[in-house]
Amino acid sequence: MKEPVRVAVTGAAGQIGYSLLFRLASGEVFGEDTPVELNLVELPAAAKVAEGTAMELEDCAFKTLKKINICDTPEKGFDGVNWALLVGSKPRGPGMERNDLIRDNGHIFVGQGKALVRAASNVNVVVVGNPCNTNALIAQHNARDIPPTRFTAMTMLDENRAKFQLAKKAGVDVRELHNLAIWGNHSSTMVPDFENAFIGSRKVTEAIKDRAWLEGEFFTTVQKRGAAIIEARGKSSAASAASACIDQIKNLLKKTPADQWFSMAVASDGNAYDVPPGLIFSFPVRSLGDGKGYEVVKGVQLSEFVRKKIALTTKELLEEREVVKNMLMK
Ligand code: NAX
Repeated sequence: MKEPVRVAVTGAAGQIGYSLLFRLASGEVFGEDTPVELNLVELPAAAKVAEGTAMELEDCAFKTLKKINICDTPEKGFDGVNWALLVGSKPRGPGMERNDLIRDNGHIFVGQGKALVRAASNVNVVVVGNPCNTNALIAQHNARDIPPTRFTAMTMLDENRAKFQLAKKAGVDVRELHNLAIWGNHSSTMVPDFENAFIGSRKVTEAIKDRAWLEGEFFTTVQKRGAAIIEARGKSSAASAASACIDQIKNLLKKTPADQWFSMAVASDGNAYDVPPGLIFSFPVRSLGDGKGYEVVKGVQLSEFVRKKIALTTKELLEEREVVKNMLMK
């Protein structure tokens, strides 16, 4: 057996946590020969629910699950971890403005960013809790000793949603879809870039000639899918979000082929696509396959249509950054 991988999941007693933890423990992600230690990080009020989840994890008798710790502070939760999956955050309450939510959740990520000093030096941080791009920005600014490149926010769910819609329209298997980049914010301004995506060896725009559908219904379906799921289920996406998080971790653990990419929100270096430096922005990226290194794919050709959409999502992220500017350490 290899050295154990230590994984912290915040919001462990929540909906996403309930789907995510079992897959992390099962050997599916880190391999059948890698023991997994899980830190279930929760608010003290939800610790009992986390205990119930821990009991169920034990009852699965996963051969790879070595240890479960219930942690009621981020300091305990992040101690020595290799992966910190920041899922927990506060849902939007009735009558609450988006900016209030951003500020309220921001404080959580200030504290968690500081607590990440306790993590292993090679920690990878994946932020799922919304607004995930800006929460990742706050955590990254408050975690002084961790390289900014270790902070990512999840847009894999948006990529998966977009791929499935395109596959359905084209009448092909979803596995044929690749190079579907999500640009920008994980919000209703995100840009699902069908123009650079492929179905097998054909461009999506060659396989699907209905440009009005691509620019209209496809775009809005992907951008508003989260809201549609809340409307139908009465609860937000959970299993699909957990599955996307698993996909992102797997993507970081294996080398991406040179002609492919996947979507992940990472700190902009300011040198590509007119995205200001520092913003946590979803780009097409390639993993180097060592579990931590990746590169933003440069030189992707963007049409006027996509450029305009990217400008809108960039503007939104700049506005969010302005709302939380007091939480960002210089
Ligand atoms: P739930 O409300 O079911 O669970 C959230 C859990 O987080 C609760 O158990 C709560 O006690 C815990 N929590 C709150 N503050 C915490 C803190 N400071 N430390 C530790 N735990 C804390 O939400 P769930 O459905 O699991 O969603 C979690 C987050 O994911 C939400 O912010 C949601 O908006 C976001 N999502 C992000 C997605 C993405 O693609 N990036 C998609 C799905 C989801 O909407």
